[in-house]
Amino acid sequence: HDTMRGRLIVDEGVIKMAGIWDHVEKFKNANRIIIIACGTSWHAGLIGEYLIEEYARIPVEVEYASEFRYRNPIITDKDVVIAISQSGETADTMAALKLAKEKGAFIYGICNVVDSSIARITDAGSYTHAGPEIGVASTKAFTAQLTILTLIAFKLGKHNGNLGNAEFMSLISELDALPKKIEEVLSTTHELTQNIAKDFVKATNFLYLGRGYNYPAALEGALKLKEISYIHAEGYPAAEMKHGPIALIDENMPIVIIAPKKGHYDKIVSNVQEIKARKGKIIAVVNKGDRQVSEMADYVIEIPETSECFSPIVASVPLQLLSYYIAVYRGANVDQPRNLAKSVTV
Ligand code: F1P
Repeated sequence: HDTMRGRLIVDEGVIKMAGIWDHVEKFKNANRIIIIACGTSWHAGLIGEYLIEEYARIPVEVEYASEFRYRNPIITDKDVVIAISQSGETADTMAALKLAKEKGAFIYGICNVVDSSIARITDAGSYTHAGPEIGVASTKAFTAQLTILTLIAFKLGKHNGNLGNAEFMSLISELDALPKKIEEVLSTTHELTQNIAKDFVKATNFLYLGRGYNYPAALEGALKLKEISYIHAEGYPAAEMKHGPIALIDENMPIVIIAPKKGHYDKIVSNVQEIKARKGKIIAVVNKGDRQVSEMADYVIEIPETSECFSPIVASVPLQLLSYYIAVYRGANVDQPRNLAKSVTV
């Protein structure tokens, strides 16, 4: 029953993937790619849009499956649909896919669970093989989904000539170096996030801000906190701050700002200045050796430098840890958050 053929394999630190290779023409000739998902997987999809549009120049739309299935979307046999799901059983995603399939779209799946319902309805796809997600909240599946979307974007870009061979090779070798960087982040930010968490056990609100690729990473940071600690949190593009959320900032508002060097850094510096002027509590995720943002921040979390497109993969790790420790200190059950199910099957 299992129609997905590809898999993400990390073999001695080197990332390999099959799956997209056999269907590259389908993607190349597509009118557009529609990414369908829910929750964390939807955030991965948003980063997928940034990646595919930047590196392959193919138009992408990202839709919540829970909306797509109930509206009357335009979808044809010239569209390629990428469905992302950790569990492979999410009812909304499944219903949206059935709709797309009826209209003749080609369905590519990115799933963690082998032979799941979503895997079976796909025409092709890649398994994330991120291991069992024991907790309800998706964590390692998210970074694995991002890795597959990155590979898809690079492969399509190389194939349709938007990404030259030299740049492709250099990006792939940087991708291969990511597992080591993740290990480094895990070991250097554990204690730090634990200490930061202690100061925010009683927080009632959090804002997460990022630009470019790190805007969806900010959304995901906020969702993780909501899901497991029950603190109200909102993610926003940092550039949107002045259009509303800035009104919320005072000395009681913790703001997590993702500010790597290669992601619109100067603009982020001015966002941080605006937050500082309003006395917001700044938790900054920056690259090692950062000065400008770090000097203004109340808490600094350092991550290794990467090309901008890889930064959400690395930045997500300390954000997940921060949510985890805040939830633990609040006495919440991080594996079984109230009201949430591992697979939302209704
Ligand atoms: C989607 C999702 C998860 C979330 C929770 C509820 O699941 O929204 O992102 O953490 O588990 O379901 P999936 O389709 O990726 O399995």
